[in-house]
This record gives sequence, C-alpha cells and structure tokens, in this order.
Amino acid sequence: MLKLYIGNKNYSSWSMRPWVLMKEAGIDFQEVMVPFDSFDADSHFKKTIGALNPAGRVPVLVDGEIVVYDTLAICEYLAETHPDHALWPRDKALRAHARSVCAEMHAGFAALRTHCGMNIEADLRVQGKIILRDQPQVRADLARIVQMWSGLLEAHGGPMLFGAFGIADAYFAPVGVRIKTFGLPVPAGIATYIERVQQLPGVKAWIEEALVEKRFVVMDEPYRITG
Ligand SMILES: N[C@@H](CCC(=O)N[C@@H](CS)C(=O)NCC(=O)O)C(=O)O
Repeated sequence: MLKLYIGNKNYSSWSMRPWVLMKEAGIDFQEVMVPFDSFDADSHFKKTIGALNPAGRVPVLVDGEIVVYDTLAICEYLAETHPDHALWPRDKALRAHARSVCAEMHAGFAALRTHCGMNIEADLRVQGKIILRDQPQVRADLARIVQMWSGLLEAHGGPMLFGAFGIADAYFAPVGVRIKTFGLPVPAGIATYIERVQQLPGVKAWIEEALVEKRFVVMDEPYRITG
C-alpha cells in the first residue's frame, strides 16, 4: 500500500495537499506522521525524513521501492499511476492551465506563505489586519489569489476551480485555511468556494484531525506567546 509521510496536520500545508487529494479521490494509503520537533539536523523529524528524502522535508510518498518527494512530483506521480481518477482535468488546455496555477502556487506566494503560515486551530484575525496593513506583498498575493479563483470559477462554473475536484483544489486548500485563520478579506464568491472545499469529506477530515492534534510547535507560532 502507498505510504504518505506527513508533518503536523495543524501546520504542515505541504503535507495537507497530497493527503486531501488522495482522500478525496479515494486512493488508499497509509499515513505516517512524523511530528515536528525541530528542523535541526539531529532532530527526530530530520533524521526520520532525511533517511527517505535527502531534502529532509515532508510530504514523502513511498510506493514499494519508489520514493517520491516534493508535493508537485507526488501529485504528478499519483495522476500518472491513477489515470482513472482524473486528478488533472482530462481536457488538454484545462490540464495545462491547472498545471500552471499549481506551479504558480508551488514557486510563488512567498509573502503570503511567510507572513500567514498555516495554523488551522488558531484565530489570527487581529494579526491578519496588521499584516495586511504593513505588507504590500501579502496584499498583492491575496489579490492574485482572488483574481485567479474568480476567473476559474467563472470560466468553469464551479463547484471547484476546474469543475470537478482535482489537484488544483488540493493545492489551494491550505490557502483557504490561511485566509480564514488570518481573516483576510475576500469577495463572497471566494469565501463560498473556500467553505465548499472545507466541507469536502477529505478536507474536513484533515481539518478535524488538525483541531484535535494539540501539539504546540513554537517555531510555527511567530505571533503567539501562549497555547
Ligand atoms: N517543496 C516542498 C516543500 C515541503 C516543505 O517545505 N515542507 C515543510 C513542512 S510543511 C518541511 O518539511 N519543512 C522542513 C524544513 O524546513 O526543514 C514540497 O512541495 O513538498
């Protein structure tokens, strides 16, 4: 059976993507959680994950002898090995577009990722206001997200970015979580899309499991001084 190595559900946005993708698509896998202790070379996390993935990061997918690391590579591998699941859109032009927005997420949105780290159980709306006020690049990232999602939802009529749920929705699921945690303002149609994604059974399961995790990791809590 496939094995997916992940980090903490509350914090690990990269781990969330292939996990919710496989859950939603009904692809069986075994989850192996390696909680974040620290990212020092001698940490339990680095020693365990480093033995599989020399880059020392999660997620990592293990399929027998094959080890795939890095989220985009994992999603591509799953799409290739599960052609019946239409993880990418079947239409060539839509598939190219879906790949483009995932690559854009993979390589971009640095300000949003830096200032608004995923933290499912937290309420950081006060911090969100300050970040939006002080960080023009976060405002620009958010504007690009709104522009992208509005355009896709309008072009394909929803309910997901490319019609049916796929890799693109899994890719942006943690962005929806950040928007909610930090109370970032978005138009009603975008808020509805975020809610719709969070009600998908696979996404809902991740969020529920994150909420009961209760492992406070200081390095992932730049704004909080108490649990
Ligand atoms: N490009 C990688 C990024 C993965 C990543 O940064 N994962 C974080 C957890 S969300 C991690 O393992 N961090 C460990 C570190 O920074 O040393 C991917 O797409 O999977």
